[in-house]
Amino acid sequence: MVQAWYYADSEQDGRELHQYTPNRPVSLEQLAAIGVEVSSVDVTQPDYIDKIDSICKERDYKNRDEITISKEKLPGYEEKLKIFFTEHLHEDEEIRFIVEGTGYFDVRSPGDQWIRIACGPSDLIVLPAGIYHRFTLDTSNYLKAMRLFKEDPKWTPLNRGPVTDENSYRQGYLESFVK
Ligand code: KMT
Ligand code: NI
Repeated sequence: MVQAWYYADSEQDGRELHQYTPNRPVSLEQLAAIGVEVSSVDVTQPDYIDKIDSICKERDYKNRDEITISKEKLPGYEEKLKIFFTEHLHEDEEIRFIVEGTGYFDVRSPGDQWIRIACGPSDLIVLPAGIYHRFTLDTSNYLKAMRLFKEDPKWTPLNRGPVTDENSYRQGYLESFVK
């Protein structure tokens, strides 16, 4: 299961832990309260794909792809990592299932602090439409994930700025989760 904590800003590379001393953990309940759902599908079980299939069916997800994020396997590795680690939102929910390796999803708290979510094999994470987030590998520099999409892959990242602050999906997110 994932671990999460408030991200301590520093000059260090984003792949480092970025924990406060002492660490300031964030619970799964706190994540759920901001609309981030984390669950687990055991990737070591032969039927794990059936479980992913049924989640897709329940939530009406029609498409998926698989991405291996490593220097060797991902064309345009450095450039893509920069895009992933730029704060953005999507107008669709984002579901990611980690098959191999590890990495961090950072999501913005209601108070606009980063919360770092450390993911590894079997973790399934759902980010609601309109939440500001970013992704990075950790120092192991390897992650293989399944990306699930409702329709055609519509993963256009909308980078944070005055325009996204006014985006109707952003406004909808704030109305539903931030009291
Ligand atoms: C995103 O939206 O930043 C991503 O999908 C990151 C790559 S999937 C681990
Ligand atoms: Ni994203």
